[in-house]
Order: sequence, then C-alpha cells, then structure tokens
Amino acid sequence: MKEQLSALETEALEKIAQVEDTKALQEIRVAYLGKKGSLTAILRGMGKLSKEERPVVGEMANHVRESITAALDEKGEKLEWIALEKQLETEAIDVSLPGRPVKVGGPHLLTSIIEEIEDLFIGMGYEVREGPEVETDYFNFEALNLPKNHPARDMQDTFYITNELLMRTHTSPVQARTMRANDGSKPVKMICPGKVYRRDSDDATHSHQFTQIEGLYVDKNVRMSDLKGTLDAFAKKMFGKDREIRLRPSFFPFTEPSVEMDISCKVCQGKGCSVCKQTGWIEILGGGMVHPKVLSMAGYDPEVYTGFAFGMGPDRIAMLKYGVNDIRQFYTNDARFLKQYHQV
Ligand code: 2U9
Repeated sequence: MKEQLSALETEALEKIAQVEDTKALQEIRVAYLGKKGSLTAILRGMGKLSKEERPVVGEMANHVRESITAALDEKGEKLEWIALEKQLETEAIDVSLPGRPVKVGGPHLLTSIIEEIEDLFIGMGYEVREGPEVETDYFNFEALNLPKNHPARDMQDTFYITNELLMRTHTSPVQARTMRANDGSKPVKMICPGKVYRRDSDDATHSHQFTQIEGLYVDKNVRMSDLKGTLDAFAKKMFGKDREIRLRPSFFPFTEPSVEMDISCKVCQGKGCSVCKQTGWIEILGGGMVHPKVLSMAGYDPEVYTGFAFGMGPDRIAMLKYGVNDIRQFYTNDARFLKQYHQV
C-alpha cells in the first residue's frame, strides 16, 4: 500500500504541474481527493492492514493528502494570477492615448442669423413674437388687404389645407393678430421670425419652405423717416457701418407707400460685380407705411395711429453674408454644409 500511495502522489503532482486551467485543476482535486477519488479508494483498504502497519500507512496517507492539497492550492493561486494578468492586459487602458473628441454641435446658420437680427431689434426696443404656421385665410390674406380675388391668394402660390386653413405665406398674420389683440389703442413694436410656405418648385433661390422676419411699429406720429432711420441702422449693424442704403418705390397691398431697400455692395463698393449683378446695389428687404385699411381692420384708427412695417428673408441674408449659393442647403440638413458654419 505504501508503494501505491507514493506512486499516486507522484502521478498527482505531475498532473497538477501540467494543468493549465482551473477547471482541469478542480477535476484533478475530485479525481484524487474526492469521495470517489483514488486516494480515498486506497484508504478503504486500510482495514486489511495489521495493527502495527495501520498508523504508519495512515500517517503516510495524510502526508500524501496534504502534499496533493498544497500542490493543488499553489497551482490554483498561480492560475488565478495568470488569469488576472491576462485580464489586466486585455482590459489595459493606454492613458497616453489622446481622448476621443466630443462632437460639439452648434447653432444652425439660419438660427444664428435670426438671433443676430432679433438681438439688433431688441436693442431698438422691439419685442419678438411668434405665431401659428397653420393660419386662417383671413389673417394670412384678408387682414393684410389681400381680398378674396387677389392673385397672391391663388392656389398655385399657397398650400391650402381647407378652404379656410392654409400654410402661412408670410409672418404678417402674427402682426395682424397682435394688433387685433390690443383693442386699437396700445402701440405695437414687434418683430416676428418664423417659417413660411409658398407653393413653389424648389431651386437654388426658391424653396417651398423658407424663413421670414417681419417688423411692425404702430404708434402715434410714426413716420416714413422713422422707417428709413431704422432700416439704415439695421443695415449698418448687419452688413457693416460703411454700408449705404437706398429706398426704391415699390408696391405691397399691406403698405402704402411701399419701398424696397438696397444696400451698397460690400464686394465692389458700388462699382458693380457678379454679387450685385453689376448694379452696385443688393436688394435686402421690403417695407412701407402700414396701409390704413390694415390698421382699421386691426382696430386702429388710421387718423390717430400710423405705423411702418418691413419684411426680410434671413435665408437670403445668410446667402449673401456667407456666400451660400443654394437656399435648399438650409433645409436638407447636410452635416457637411452645416458644420462649416458652427461658431463653436
Ligand atoms: C402688417 C402690415 C404690414 C410686411 C412687409 C414686406 C414689405 C416685404 C418680403 C421681403 C422678402 C417677404 O421674405 S420675403 O419674401 N416682405 O417685402 N413685408 S412690408 O408688412 C406688413 C406686415 C404686417 C400687419
């Protein structure tokens, strides 16, 4: 039996030395030391030994159990260390690597332009108001002196939802609504930015959806000269203090007299170039004195109150200011285009 014990210890120690994973190590532990293990099997034969041999073999058996257990524990620890080192190696973070850049967004080009224009007029005492994009025929047309048979109301220019409801073609309805809500006595000094819709086929300079900012100042003794001074201040703040403006006679149903405002071309200083189409001037906006009918439909007595209004397209201003050559770029969300204009 002593020979068996010695051979078993040698065999177990060899297997433990060769094993490379904890599962196999556990199988060795069970195979030799478990209830049905080979050491247990040998010890079952102890009963046949003489009284003199039993304590000697018993001591040897304990020695073999301790030696195999010690070898199993030592190997187990080593395998755990190896596994830990492997894990540390695979999960190791190279702190010297550069950080992953955090993608930073930024305001849309149109948003920047609109906020720049808003800040400018807020500085001149205007309040910013917004209103519904789905409008009634009345507030989008009739209240602006565009009667039922006016060509601007034709189906080919406007997205009608029902006979009475449509996608607003300008932000003027918000101004009409604001005046209407003022019971005809409170002055109005507001600008109104927002999306507007025209039934137009899209091309580089036309979009079925575009943006507008309109201004309205109604009070007692508001004059055309006030409009000219306001537009001059706007042009100089927006396009540079050496910009000149000129007002040309024009016609809009909701203003009388009506004007169109040009600014002197920034590129050629008025000599003529491709940007200003050789004229030296670039049209920026339209405006005029609020038509008396519009005032009275909104509840203001045109004998007591006068007002001026203007309207501009931030899309067009952004295209001029930043050299964008296709209005559709503002609405197709191409990140390659948009990220060129992040101030961030
Ligand atoms: C009320 C009374 C009058 C708004 C005005 C313009 C002239 C104008 C265009 C500029 C480029 C629209 O975006 S655009 O295509 N607008 O030229 N807009 S006067 O007049 C008003 C508005 C509201 C109650």
